[in-house]
Amino acid sequence: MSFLSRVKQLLGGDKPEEEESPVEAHEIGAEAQESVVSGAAQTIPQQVGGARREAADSDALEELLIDAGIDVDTTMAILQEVRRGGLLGRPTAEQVIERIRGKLSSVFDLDSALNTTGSPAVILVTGVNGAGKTSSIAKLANMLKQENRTVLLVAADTFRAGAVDQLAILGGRAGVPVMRSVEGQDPSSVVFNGLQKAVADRVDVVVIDTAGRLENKKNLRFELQKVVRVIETKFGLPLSETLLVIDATTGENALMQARAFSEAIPISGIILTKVDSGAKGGSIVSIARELRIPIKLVCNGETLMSIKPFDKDDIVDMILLSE
Ligand SMILES: Nc1nc2c(ncn2[C@@H]2O[C@H](COP(=O)(O)OP(=O)(O)OP(=O)(O)O)[C@@H](O)[C@H]2O)c(=O)[nH]1
Ligand SMILES: [Mg+2]
Repeated sequence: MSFLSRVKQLLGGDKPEEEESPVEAHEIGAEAQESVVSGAAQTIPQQVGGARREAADSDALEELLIDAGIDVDTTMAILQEVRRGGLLGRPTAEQVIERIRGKLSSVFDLDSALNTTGSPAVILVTGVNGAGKTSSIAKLANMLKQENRTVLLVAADTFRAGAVDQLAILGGRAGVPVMRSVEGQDPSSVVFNGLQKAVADRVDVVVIDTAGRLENKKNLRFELQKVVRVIETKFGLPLSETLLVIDATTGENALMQARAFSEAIPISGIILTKVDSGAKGGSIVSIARELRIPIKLVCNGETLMSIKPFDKDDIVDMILLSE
C-alpha cells in the first residue's frame, strides 16, 4: 500500500469516521470548533480525549514517514508542521497530506538547474559502484546533443576492466566521441588528455566518467581530488558541475555516501537513478535537507532517453506513492 493510502487509512477521508464512539465523535466535533472557539471552552475530558487521539495519530504518522525512508530529523520537522494548526486528532487526511507534501517540497527548494556554462563546461561524475554513472553519462550526452551542444566523454574509470568499452559503446549510441584510456592508467592523465582535445576541438561540454568504489576508501578520495586539481589548477577551468550519482533504491546509506563524497570534493548536484525501480526514495530528502545538495537530473529507465531535469513534484509523488 502506498504511503498516501496508508495516511488516508490512518486518518480517514475528508469526512469524519462513522464508527467513532459517540464520546469520541463528540470530542472530534469539539476539536473542530477549536479554531473558532477558544480552547478554554473545552471540558477537561474533551481535551484529554483529543490529546490522546493526537498522540496516537502522531506516533502512527511518524512510523509511516520513517518507513518511507525519511530520516528522523526530517520526520520530526514534518510532524511539527502537521501539528501546527492542530490538524492531528481530526479525521482530515487530505489536509495532513497537503502539509506533508508542502514540507517535503520545501526541502527541495534548491537550485536544480544544470550548469553547462564554461568553455568548455566540465562535468565530473562520481558515485559508488553500480549507481548508474556510466549509463547516466550517456543519457546526459544524448540530452545535450539534442540541445545542439557538442560533447566529449572522458573515460577516467581506468580501474574496472571493461569500463572504457562500456562508455565507448554507450557514447557511440549517443553519437558523441569518447576519450579512451587503458586499464590502470592514472585517471587524471586521461582527464588531462581529454581536456586538451576538448579545447582543441572547441567542444561545448566535457563529461568525465570515474571509477565507482566504496565511498570511504582513501584512494578514491585522493584520486578524485587529483582529478579536480588537474581540471581547476593545471587547466584553469572551473568545474561546472561535480555530480554524485545516487541509486534511488539505496536506503539510508545514500546519506552516508553523499556525506563521504562531499568530504572528498565539493558536490554540486545529484543524479538520481533507477526511480523506475519502485524506490521509496525517502533518503534523498535527508541529502537535500542536511547537505543542501540539489537533485539536478533524474534517470528512470535503461534507454538513452530515460533522463530528465529534476522536478520537485515528481520526486515528492515518488516518495508519497511508493509502496
Ligand atoms: N532501471 C534502471 N536501471 C538503471 C538506471 N540507471 C542505471 N541502471 C542500470 O544499473 C546498472 C549499473 O549502471 P552503470 O551505469 O554501469 O553504473 P556505474 O555507476 O557506472 O557502475 P560502475 O562503473 O561499475 O561503478 C546497469 O545495469 C544499468 O543499466 C535507471 O535509471 N533505471
Ligand atoms: Mg561505470
